[in-house]
Amino acid sequence: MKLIGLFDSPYVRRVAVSMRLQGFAFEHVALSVFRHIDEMRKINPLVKVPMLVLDNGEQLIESSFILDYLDGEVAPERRLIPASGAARRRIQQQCAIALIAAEKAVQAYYDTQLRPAEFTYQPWVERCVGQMHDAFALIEAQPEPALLAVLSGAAITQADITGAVALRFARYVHPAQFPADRYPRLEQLSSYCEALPAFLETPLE
Ligand SMILES: N[C@@H](CCC(=O)N[C@@H](CS)C(=O)NCC(=O)O)C(=O)O
Repeated sequence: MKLIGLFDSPYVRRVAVSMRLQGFAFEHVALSVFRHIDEMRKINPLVKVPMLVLDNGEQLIESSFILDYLDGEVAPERRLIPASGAARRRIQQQCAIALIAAEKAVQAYYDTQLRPAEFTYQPWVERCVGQMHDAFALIEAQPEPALLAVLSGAAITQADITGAVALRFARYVHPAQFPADRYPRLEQLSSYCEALPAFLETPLE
């Protein structure tokens, strides 16, 4: 399989980390949606990452659907989101919150770093930053069984991976927004996850 996109995308990174954790071998095609647009367009016409190209040539886009495909390929105990029931809904919703945090961090980044300064609309940027923090605060406020269970030996879930990846990315693009004491429980999750081989082998930078 080939995974297309850079690890500075939280969506690409969460797929790559998950693939490593689940033992999938893949070739990483390190193309940027900005710096390598012509090359990217040839293999990925929508120029959205991640894209996973299966060995039969099938092209999968949208990180949640890619991860769902991968979960369907492993033994039930190696799934990162349970196959059904309340546990599935709970992990999916935790992922959705972390994905909103990541999405809002991306939007604020695009608006402040990719546009010429005179085209930045500050109220929109502030709205995105506020929504990013609302999402991280919701994760931070989750009760113990939903957050940090992995630190006590529970199996890692997609909510852990996506939450940790989202925080790492958001801090990278908006460092001033993340003093160390802002989300102490998420920081604990992040430190734990970022020290795992699957994360270390998938560096953001
Ligand atoms: N919902 C998508 C989001 C993917 C996404 O927006 N990726 C960004 C990189 S972080 C991208 O492709 N940006 C280029 C663009 O939007 O044109 C997913 O989860 O895969």
